[in-house]
Amino acid sequence: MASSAMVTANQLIIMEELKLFRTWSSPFALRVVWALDLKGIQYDTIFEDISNKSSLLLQYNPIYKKVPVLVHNGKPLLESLVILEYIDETWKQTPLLPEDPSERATARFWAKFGDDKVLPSIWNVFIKQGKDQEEAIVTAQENLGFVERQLTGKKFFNGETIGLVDLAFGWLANLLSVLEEVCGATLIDHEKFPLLLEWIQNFAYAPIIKESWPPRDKLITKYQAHHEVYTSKEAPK
Ligand SMILES: N[C@@H](CCC(=O)N[C@@H](CS)C(=O)NCC(=O)O)C(=O)O
Repeated sequence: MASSAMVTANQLIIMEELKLFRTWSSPFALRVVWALDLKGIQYDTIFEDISNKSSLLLQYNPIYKKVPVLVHNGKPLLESLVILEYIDETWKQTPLLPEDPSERATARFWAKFGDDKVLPSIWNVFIKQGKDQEEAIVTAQENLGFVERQLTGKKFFNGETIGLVDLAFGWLANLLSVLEEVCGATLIDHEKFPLLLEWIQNFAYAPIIKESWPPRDKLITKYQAHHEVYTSKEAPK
C-alpha cells in the first residue's frame, strides 16, 4: 500500500512537468512568471538567448519563435496572454480573472488593448525623434488616459487584488520609466496620470511581483543599445 502510494506520488510529479522558456528581460515572460508564482506553482525555467534560440524553443514555437513558451506535460502553450488564461483555468487557486462572464470579457479587452495599442504607441515614442516623437507622445498619452480611467476608485484593475489585467500591464511598472530615461521623453506625470502612478507603486512593490523584476541597470543598457539602432541613419523602418 505504502509503496504503491509512493509510486503514484512519483508518477504525479512526472505528470506535472512544467517548464517555462523565457529570457532574463522579456516583459511578456514576466507575466507568466508572476502568474505561476502568485498561484504557488513549481516549475523549471529555461533561459533563452534570443540571438541564438535553442532548437527546443524553435520546436515548441515554430511560428512566432518567441518566448514565453510554457510546456505543461509535454504540451507547449504559446503567447503570454493565452498562457495566463491556461494557467488560470488549470490551477484555480488565486484566480486571475473575475467569475462574472462580462467582467472576464472586459478584463480580456483591456489586456488586448494593452498589447494592441498601448505598447506599440509607447514603443513609437521610444524610436521616434523630434516632431514625430511629439506626435507619438500625444497618441501614447491618449491610450494611457484610457488605462488611467480604468483605475478610478481601485487599487488594482480588478479591485483589491492583482489579476490578469495587472499582469498584462505589469511592464508599465518598470519598462516605461526605463524607456523614458533612455529616450528622454516623459509620458506619465502626477498631474496627468495620478492613478496610473499609484498603481505602478502598488504593483511594483506587491509581494511576489517585486521578487522578479530584472535589474534596472541591465535594462537601461539593453534599451540604450536598441535606441541607438532605431535612431541611427540605418534604423529599421
Ligand atoms: N505576443 C507575444 C510577444 C512575445 C515576444 O515578443 N517575445 C520576445 C521577447 S520580449 C521574443 O521572444 N522575441 C524573439 C524574436 O523576436 O526573435 C506574447 O505575448 O507572448
